[in-house]
Amino acid sequence: MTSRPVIDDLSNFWMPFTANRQFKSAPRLLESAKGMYYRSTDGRDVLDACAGLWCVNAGHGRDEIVAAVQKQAATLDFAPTFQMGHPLAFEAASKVAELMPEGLDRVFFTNSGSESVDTALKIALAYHRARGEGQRTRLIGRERGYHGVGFGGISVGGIAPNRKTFSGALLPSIDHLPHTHNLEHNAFSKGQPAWGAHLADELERIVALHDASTIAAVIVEPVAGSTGVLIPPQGYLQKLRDICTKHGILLIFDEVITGFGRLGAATASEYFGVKPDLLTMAKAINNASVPMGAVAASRTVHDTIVNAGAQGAIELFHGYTYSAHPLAAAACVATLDLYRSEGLFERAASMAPKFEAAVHALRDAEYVKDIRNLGMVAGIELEPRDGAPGARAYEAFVKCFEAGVLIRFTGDILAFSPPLIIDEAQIDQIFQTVRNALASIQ
Ligand code: PXG
Ligand code: PLP
Repeated sequence: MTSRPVIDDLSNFWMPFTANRQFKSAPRLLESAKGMYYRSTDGRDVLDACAGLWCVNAGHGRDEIVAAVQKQAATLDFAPTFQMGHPLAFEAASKVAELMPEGLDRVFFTNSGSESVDTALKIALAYHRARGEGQRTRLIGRERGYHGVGFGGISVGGIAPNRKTFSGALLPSIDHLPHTHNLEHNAFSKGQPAWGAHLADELERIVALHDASTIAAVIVEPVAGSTGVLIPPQGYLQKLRDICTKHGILLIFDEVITGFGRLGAATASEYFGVKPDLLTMAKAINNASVPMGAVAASRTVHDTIVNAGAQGAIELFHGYTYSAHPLAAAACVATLDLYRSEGLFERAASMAPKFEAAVHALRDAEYVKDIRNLGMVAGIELEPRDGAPGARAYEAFVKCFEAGVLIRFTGDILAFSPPLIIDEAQIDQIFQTVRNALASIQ
């Protein structure tokens, strides 16, 4: 007897960010997961080199989280958080706040990174309006930035294909910083590249063009993940912080990937020693076990908005039916306890040098054009095949999956962000598999 469902029709599920026709002609299906491994429907163990989608930081199927979600489902399945509350929502917010940079301890819950981004952008506008500077509506993103798929997120985002189809309907009053990727200067950097801090000065040019009085916020990923792992040059983020402070512009760090241990600290903000005014998160906030995201706001931002409202009036007209959903909140509390009890952020920090050495050992592998890394995240950029950009990375990804390792790819870049419970032998297995895959494709 098999527990496997028979799937004879793949046509109804319109898959996200997927080449649907290609996938459905040769599907790859996962049916269960435990620890570092998925199990595929054809009965193979597949080592997870990307924590699902950069989100399962404690590894799969963790008993403590499963138990918390099961118990919560049987106790309080849903409770509204509009003019009502439930204790776990407040407990989850307190636990998240404990991990945030000092002073960023007011937590607004969402259900995804995309919602967190749109929430943070709206909070930025509300903050300036509450201070009597409602003309500050311009939002500054960065080329190659990924901030999810809401209209706000794709407007400040800088991934061309994500914007093109919708270009006539993006938010007005947006500008973009240049990205920091430059192989002439930074190829094969280990950790933060030395070159490129001056690119933050482009913000001064943008401020001069539009005038600071029109600009609400700057949003960047401290480490750009989705676009193919771009590590910030040394000093770059501090410069952005200083320029924002000088001009009264809010700085938003989008930590949907970097939050909760990916760099070996609770946040990238803590890792880099640079504090934003708003910090977006999702994914590993509850080990991706139930959809959840959040925005941490500084007390200044929060108090300015909340104290501007009349007593008895709603201060911020924003929220989701599922903000602080009981199951997500229960998973969040259990996950953050687990990160602490297992010291997983410290484990990530101590494993990072091994991970760095293992990925950079692929420097001489076939087609490798660049390797970059920080904490427990790494990217390998390949030479694109002539006339077929992306094909090489896709084929490497398929080969790796067939050989029992799940990686991510974007364009011709391979991305790695394993669960933080990974051991040294599993790190070696990942990169040996990638080496073999690259040797077996054209
Ligand atoms: N901001 C950042 C920085 C992200 O990385 C989002 C916002 C949106 O989150 P949601 O939960 O709405 O997807 C993300 C998500 C990949 C990949 O492998 C990256 C993400 C999502 C799916 C795939 O490139 N990042
Ligand atoms: N659309 C309709 C018709 C709704 O009634 C609601 C919420 O009540 C929404 C969208 C928003 O849904 P959510 O709060 O889950 O984001």
